Amino acid sequence: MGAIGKIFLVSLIALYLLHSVSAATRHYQFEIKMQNVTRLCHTKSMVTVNGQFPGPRIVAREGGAPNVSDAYTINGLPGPLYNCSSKDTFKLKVKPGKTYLLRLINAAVNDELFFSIANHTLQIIDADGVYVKPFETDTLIITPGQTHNVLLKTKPHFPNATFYMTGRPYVTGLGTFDNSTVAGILEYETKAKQHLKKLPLFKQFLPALNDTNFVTNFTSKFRSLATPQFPANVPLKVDKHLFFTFHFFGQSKGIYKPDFPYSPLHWFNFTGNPPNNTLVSNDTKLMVLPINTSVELVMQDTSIVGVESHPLHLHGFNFFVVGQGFGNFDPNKDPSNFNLVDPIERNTVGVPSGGWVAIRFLADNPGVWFMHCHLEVHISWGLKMAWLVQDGKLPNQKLPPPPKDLPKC
Ligand SMILES: *[C@@H]1O[C@H](CO)[C@@H](O)[C@H](O)[C@H]1NC(C)=O
Ligand SMILES: *[C@@H]1O[C@H](CO)[C@@H](O)[C@H](O)[C@H]1NC(C)=O
Ligand SMILES: *[C@@H]1O[C@H](CO)[C@@H](O)[C@H](O)[C@H]1NC(C)=O
Ligand SMILES: *[C@@H]1O[C@H](CO)[C@@H](O)[C@H](O)[C@H]1NC(C)=O
Ligand SMILES: *[C@@H]1O[C@H](CO)[C@@H](O)[C@H](O)[C@H]1NC(C)=O
Ligand SMILES: *[C@@H]1O[C@H](CO)[C@@H](O)[C@H](O)[C@H]1NC(C)=O
Ligand SMILES: *[C@@H]1O[C@H](CO)[C@@H](O)[C@H](O)[C@H]1NC(C)=O
Ligand SMILES: *[C@@H]1O[C@H](CO)[C@@H](O)[C@H](O)[C@H]1NC(C)=O
Ligand SMILES: *[C@@H]1O[C@H](CO)[C@@H](O)[C@H](O)[C@H]1NC(C)=O
Ligand SMILES: *[C@@H]1O[C@H](CO)[C@@H](O)[C@H](O)[C@H]1NC(C)=O
Ligand SMILES: *[C@@H]1O[C@H](CO)[C@@H](O)[C@H](O)[C@H]1NC(C)=O
Ligand SMILES: *[C@@H]1O[C@H](CO)[C@@H](O)[C@H](O)[C@H]1NC(C)=O
Ligand SMILES: [Cu+2]
Repeated sequence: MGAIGKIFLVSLIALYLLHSVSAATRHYQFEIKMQNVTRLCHTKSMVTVNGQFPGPRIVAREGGAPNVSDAYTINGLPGPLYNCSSKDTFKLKVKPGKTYLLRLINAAVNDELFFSIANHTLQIIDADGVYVKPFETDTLIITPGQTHNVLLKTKPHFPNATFYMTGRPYVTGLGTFDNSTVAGILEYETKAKQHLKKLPLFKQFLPALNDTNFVTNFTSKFRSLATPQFPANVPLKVDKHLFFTFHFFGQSKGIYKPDFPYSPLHWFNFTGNPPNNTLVSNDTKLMVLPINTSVELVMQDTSIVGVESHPLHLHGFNFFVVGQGFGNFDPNKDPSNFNLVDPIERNTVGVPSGGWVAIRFLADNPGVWFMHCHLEVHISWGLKMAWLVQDGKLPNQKLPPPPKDLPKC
């Protein structure tokens, strides 16, 4: 293994090079202050950590309603495809004949992103911190909240060229979005006195901004390792079958009630023409589960406000993605195709645009757990709910009591 790189893909995408990994406790001191930072031809006063933007391993972000971004960045740097930004280009310097581990994180809050390195294939070995059966790809897609560990094998000899690393969004919704491309540069180190700037720079064409076929093909390649050492403990018996549709509710206020609907109150052709009155309501219901309930949840995208891909994130648990498809989920036919042998285990999954995804998990972690779309703006539109997993009998199945001074609503 040559080295480990961390790539943060952020909207205004983010790579930190770590030269060693260890499990030791680390202590950091962060000095947070406003500082003038120049990006994309403008100087702005921004929150910096230890004088850096982005800071050392944490990203500070200010609140406010999201606008369409001006740029995507790789580790805070927009790169040469944006105005005034050539000097703000992330460069990954590598040696020939080595294998690098890149840790990719999509920290862009509102964009699923394609990413590739020209003339190089990436071997995907992990998703959301869980090993997968390794596979190779030229281009990957990563949704907000997902992480991928990938291996980059460099060319055996100095290639006498440099290579673009590029990222841009995958978009299925109807709204306006930032359709720009961020680029960094992969540079090979050489002893010869080369002028790297004069070398040819190769570029790879990323999939079309709406290339759902690519996304489907790519996501269908993920499989758990499912070995004795790294087993796929898919719940085989299901205690609760749930069916949620995905559309937007308003914001909720008030006290939670333990009666979140098991399935939609109003059925219609979810991916056909939406009804005139979609009968959505605001509510504060929780889905209550006794501890250790095994849950199968089918999430169905709907055509209300247009079909759209939603990266769904569950707190508190990993889940197995046992099936997915387009159109309406068919409870009679689709379950027979579920993969219960080596499905991918992760915590954020894209609900396909105009389709459905089926997950299974064992609710063995007591507490109240948030589940939401990882497109930040969709959270504010209501794509969120919570599970309440009850305490069990064993000591390690109980939550500690709340602190005495916890405010009550
Ligand atoms: C940032 O720039 C503004 C305008 O040029 C200036 O007034 C201010 O003092 C600068 N702030 C810092 C911390 O340098
Ligand atoms: C969003 O855009 C509007 C109009 O361009 C601007 O007035 C507002 O300040 C922007 N908000 C943020 C948080 O950048
Ligand atoms: C970039 O610069 C060009 C040429 O000056 C200008 O036409 C274009 O509007 C600029 N783009 C942005 C996003 O500022
Ligand atoms: C990069 O790929 C292009 C086309 O895919 C090819 O023409 C070119 O020779 C490659 N360059 C290097 C240095 O591998
Ligand atoms: C590398 O490429 C440069 C520019 O294309 C060329 O001038 C140089 O001779 C090449 N060097 C080798 C070793 O091929
Ligand atoms: C991005 O959007 C602009 C304005 O909507 C359009 O002119 C441009 O062609 C688009 N670029 C791409 C790569 O789709
Ligand atoms: C993708 O976008 C292109 C150009 O905007 C359009 O022609 C095409 O029909 C779209 N494809 C899908 C599957 O929506
Ligand atoms: C899926 O990807 C593989 C290579 O990664 C490619 O050979 C195949 O044509 C793709 N299939 C579709 C339907 O795009
Ligand atoms: C939900 O609540 C929001 C804010 O209170 C309100 O604007 C919206 O109209 C409500 N939606 C429905 C369907 O009741
Ligand atoms: C649902 O709508 C889709 C798209 O309009 C259509 O193809 C399909 O036949 C409809 N399904 C049913 C059961 O009506
Ligand atoms: C929905 O509204 C349209 C236009 O107002 C009307 O023509 C149609 O009959 C309505 N559909 C239903 C199911 O009410
Ligand atoms: C939880 O459920 C699993 C599978 O159904 C079972 O093997 C295990 O014994 C249960 N654990 C407890 C603490 O109930
Ligand atoms: Cu969403």
